[in-house]
Amino acid sequence: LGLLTDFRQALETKREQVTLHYQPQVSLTTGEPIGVEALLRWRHPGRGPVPTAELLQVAEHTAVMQLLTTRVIDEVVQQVAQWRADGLNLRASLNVSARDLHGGEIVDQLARRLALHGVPPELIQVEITESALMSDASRAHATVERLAALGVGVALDDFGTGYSSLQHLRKLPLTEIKIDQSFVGGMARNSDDAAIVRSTVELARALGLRAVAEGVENEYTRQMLAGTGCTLAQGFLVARPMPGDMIPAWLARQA
Ligand code: G
Ligand code: G
Ligand code: MN
Ligand code: NA
Repeated sequence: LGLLTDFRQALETKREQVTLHYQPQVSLTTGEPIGVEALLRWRHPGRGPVPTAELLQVAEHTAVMQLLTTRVIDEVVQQVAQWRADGLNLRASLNVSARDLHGGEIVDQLARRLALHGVPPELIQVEITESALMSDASRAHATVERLAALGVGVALDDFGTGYSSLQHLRKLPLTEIKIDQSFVGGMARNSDDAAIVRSTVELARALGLRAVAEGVENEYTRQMLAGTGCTLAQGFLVARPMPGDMIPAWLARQA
């Protein structure tokens, strides 16, 4: 509970403790960037960096989750506007939780921020997980429909690890599938994982969705991935998450 109190205080009065890092997603065939994923980072004054997964676990069932997501939305849209001002049209993805999908306030928050900064909705994508869709499926689905109507992208994150993945593909207006890193990382050792990645890529193609492999850590995995027809990837092999103001220089080095 101390952690949650400290985090709320960080959001409200010690803003510099909470930052976003951005991890590039690229085409493995052309090297071109297709976007970045925003990932929350909190440096606790006493404990140092707090693992985001740990923070989310305690925040998810509280009102602090909404504060966190509001902050992420504000910062991501502002960052995309800043990149645009610097001549860089880059799509950014942000993660939301079950609570955000249930409440649905994120749609109006995004709409207001996009309008304020003059950012086209296509430059934002919201990442949702199958488990986040589970808690109250009809409310969560309604939020996803409204996000799509706003014109932002919607990615299904951690694909294949949740419940009833294929139902979501049928019912939701998605733009992207993110193939979970457990399958991607497993390809080197396990031919079943490679088969799952290959099938997911084919499925995405048939449905007109982007498929992005997550957690590409080494050259061997990159080559295995090429064999499955998956061309889009994110992972430590490409780049670690980095502060937003480092992204333009990173991109310039790739060109
Ligand atoms: O970046 P890292 O490995 O610490 O992320 C751990 C987990 O936290 C991942 O599942 C990621 O999706 C999630 N995560 C990272 N940033 C955010 C965020 O801003 N909001 C939400 N809801 N989840 C996030
Ligand atoms: O659940 P989600 O896919 O949003 O989680 C993204 C998380 O994965 C982030 O915490 C990010 O730091 C982490 N990540 C990104 N690339 C790699 C990678 O190549 N290997 C591993 N192990 N984690 C990664
Ligand atoms: Mn994600
Ligand atoms: Na994921």
